[in-house]
Amino acid sequence: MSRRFVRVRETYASGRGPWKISRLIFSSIASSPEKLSTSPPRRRGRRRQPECDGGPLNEALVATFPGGWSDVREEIKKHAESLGFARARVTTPEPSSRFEQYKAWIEEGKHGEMGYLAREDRLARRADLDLILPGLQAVICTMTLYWPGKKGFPPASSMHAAPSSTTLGPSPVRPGHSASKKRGVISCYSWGEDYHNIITPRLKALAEWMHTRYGGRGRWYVDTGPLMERDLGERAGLGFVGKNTLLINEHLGSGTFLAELLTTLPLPPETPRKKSGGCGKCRRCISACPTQAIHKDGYSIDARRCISYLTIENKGSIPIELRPSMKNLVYGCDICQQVCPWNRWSWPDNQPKTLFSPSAPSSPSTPPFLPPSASSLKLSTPVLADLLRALKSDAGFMKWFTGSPITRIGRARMLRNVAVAAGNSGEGGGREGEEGEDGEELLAVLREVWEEENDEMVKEHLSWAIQRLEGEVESEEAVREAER
Ligand code: B12
Ligand code: SF4
Ligand code: SF4
Repeated sequence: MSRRFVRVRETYASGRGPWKISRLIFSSIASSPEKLSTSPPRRRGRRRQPECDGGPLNEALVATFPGGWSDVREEIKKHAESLGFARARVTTPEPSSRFEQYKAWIEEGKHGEMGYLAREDRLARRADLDLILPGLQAVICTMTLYWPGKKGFPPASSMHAAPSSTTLGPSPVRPGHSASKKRGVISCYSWGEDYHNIITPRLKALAEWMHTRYGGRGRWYVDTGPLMERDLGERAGLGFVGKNTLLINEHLGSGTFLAELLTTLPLPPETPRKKSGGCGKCRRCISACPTQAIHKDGYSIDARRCISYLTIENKGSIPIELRPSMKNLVYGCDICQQVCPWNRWSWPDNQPKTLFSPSAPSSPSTPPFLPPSASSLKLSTPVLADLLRALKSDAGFMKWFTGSPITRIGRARMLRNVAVAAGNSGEGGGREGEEGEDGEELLAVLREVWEEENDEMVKEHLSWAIQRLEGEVESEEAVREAER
């Protein structure tokens, strides 16, 4: 097998007219499918997506199947499931029919600081997937379930972020339950191991297996690619895009990660759903969103208002007017999924392919609803005072979150988020007998952390929290005083 770099010329049609670039790609020439090259070495300063090259198509093998490439597609889907994907379906390489909506969204600035979404070269790739993988014939869209199901959420007493009156789904807080002021809430997709570390090897294994067998080339993406993943998934028949903008599978709900394998194998596309309207008249996600990030008619998000953006993507200060609505959500947000009726039926009790349980993050066969342990609560509903103390140092941050996708945002952003939750902890009804104590303890820790913190942006959030709690503690003291 010989390997070489090849210079390719690409022409992009962008708003400013066509322009050309040339770049080096690593190409592997394999004399037989067995001699396969994958994942060429990364070049410094430039992130390359994995590529897999199995050489010429193995038409002789395909001819042995009565249904030809359709049978091959079914075999590939089965193999994908055996690797742990909950679903895999195939669509055409055409761009999303909603590309114009995407561009309008960018022009309105709704992507906030996520500049990569607006980059011209990435827009060009979104509009023409052939630029990502020349000769592309099909896209294999996969779904991996992470939703822990009703029994997978920590006890209601440890959470107070979810709305109660609108809750239908596997909400951690049900009407009538008290809630803790002491804890923060982390989105359930991050309770386990970083999903990139789990899904990427699976996609790579799928690509290697199928390109070794049938030849052709492949390239895969887990979240990071310039693809309109939900639209491709919808077209492949994985589900429908709901008003909360997420791709909802009729059996699995929306608590799934999407990931794609682009291939030059001529796999026939599957029949897409004829209509997307699975929401009917429901508007629960729109009403439940604490920051009104979802458009009043649904199907579009203003990322700048979304708590997921504010706590994860946003590198700077969190707008003061939005902080109180964030309650105790310290990383991501599940609310528009918790209230969705489609997630009510998506208990993964019979889904051995679920990956993400707080107690056993990466075992595909572990039931997802293990009783939460002390260590799992640290990753799902951490005690704010303990986390604040840990976040005084990078070492403390890494110790708490090693292996979790949360390490991607770094200590400062996480401390900023936890400060906001601490500032909000005076609200929302605490557990009986704990009023006042929580606030006083948190106040002391916040002051201690403020003293030692050097990052001005983080200090401002700590000050905000201190001021808010000072008011709260003072008013609680006044009430107690009045009662004496
Ligand atoms: C940027 C981004 C974000 C941003 C913006 C979210 C958004 N909705 O766009 C922020 C940071 C806020 C975010 C948050 C989350 N994200 Co995100 N995110 C992305 C990313 C990287 C790009 C999304 C994008 O292109 N947005 C562009 C704008 C234009 O999209 P939009 O406003 O939703 O509009 C689209 C649709 O609604 C549709 N549409 C428009 N009009 C109409 C009309 C009708 C009738 C219909 C049917 C559809 C429709 O077309 C538009 C263009 O696609 C994708 C991965 C990817 N490459 O696709 C993951 C992705 C969408 N995120 C994902 C997840 C899990 C989340 C969170 C749940 C994480 C969390 N728990 O905190 C939240 C959910 C928030 C929400 N309700 O969307 C998953 C969703 C999986 C799924 N089953 O759908 C994805 C696919 C990542 C992945 N690989 O798994 N995310
Ligand atoms: S993730 Fe939370 S903040 Fe974002 S749209 Fe959904 S409910 Fe609103
Ligand atoms: S909560 Fe209702 S409106 Fe929102 S996505 Fe689910 S079904 Fe659709």
